[in-house]
Amino acid sequence: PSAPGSRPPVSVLGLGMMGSALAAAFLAAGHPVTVWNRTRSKTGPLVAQGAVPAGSAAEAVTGGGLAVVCLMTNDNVRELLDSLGESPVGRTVVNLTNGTPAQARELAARATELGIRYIDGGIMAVPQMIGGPHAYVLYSGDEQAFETHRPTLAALGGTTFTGADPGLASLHDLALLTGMYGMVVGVLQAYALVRTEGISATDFSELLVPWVGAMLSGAPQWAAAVDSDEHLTDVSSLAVNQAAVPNFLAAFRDQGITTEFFEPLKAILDRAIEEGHADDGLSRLVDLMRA
Ligand code: FVH
Repeated sequence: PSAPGSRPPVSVLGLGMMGSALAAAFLAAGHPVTVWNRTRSKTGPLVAQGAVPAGSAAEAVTGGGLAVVCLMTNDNVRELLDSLGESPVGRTVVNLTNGTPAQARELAARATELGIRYIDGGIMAVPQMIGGPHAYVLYSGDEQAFETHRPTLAALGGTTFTGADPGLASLHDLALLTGMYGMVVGVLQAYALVRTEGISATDFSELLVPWVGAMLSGAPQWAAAVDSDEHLTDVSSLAVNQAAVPNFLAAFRDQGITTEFFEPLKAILDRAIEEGHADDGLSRLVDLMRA
């Protein structure tokens, strides 16, 4: 860490689990840190580490250099921006609250009305990872402001700029988390299934982890099929998958576990076959996912 005062000041607004980790990482990197939280008592541990509490959100945004916001929802962020009054003109706000691309674009437009330079972000880490080697944050929006503050933001982890459109960080964030949730649901369903016969999830994970890893290594080939719109396969056709998936549903019912995560897989396979894609591989399903 650098000596306090040698790094640019940062304000952190929102001291939940994530915001507290962000503020602690800025402090550890030697930045003077101002903190604000709706429930003021949560500033205590950070003040004990050297942060300065702001009297209001407006004071935090105007007084502490770069302002990093991490609240529960973007509705909360909108309320916060609307509460700032005239004071924030010329400040830069980095919003790391989880949200949608449309919300990020609306917040960017509102920030511009207020004279604020707006950067949206998506945190690819849990609080315990912030500032560590595996954490990174996706950013989009005002590129000039991002480049100015990039060295400061590096205290949190890697800095990946996804484009000047403020919605792009959120789009990438949600897409990455979509892949994660799909994997988590499959893994948990597998554990639920083996446990119906008294097999421990821990033992089964020794088989599951290399299997899922080997399957995931095919993702670049699926991507090439999606991008080229060439889905014919000599690996595993949709017809083969359509025939197999009812076995999963039947086994889940027989073993007394839920079918609710896999019913939609059967439905989309049935639709793909009805629409004439029996010989294509699973990559074809991307077409059918468009609303
Ligand atoms: N925790 C995680 O692992 C994930 C990792 C990826 C990014 N997410 C997103 O980060 C946002 C904050 O999540 P969090 O884990 O810090 O959440 P909490 O610990 O519950 O803290 C919530 C903070 O939001 C403040 N807040 C809530 N409502 C309002 C409001 N109306 N006005 C102002 N602030 C509000 C809350 O304040 P308080 O309840 O202490 O007064 C906390 O500071 C979130 O988008 C995740 O999806 C985290």
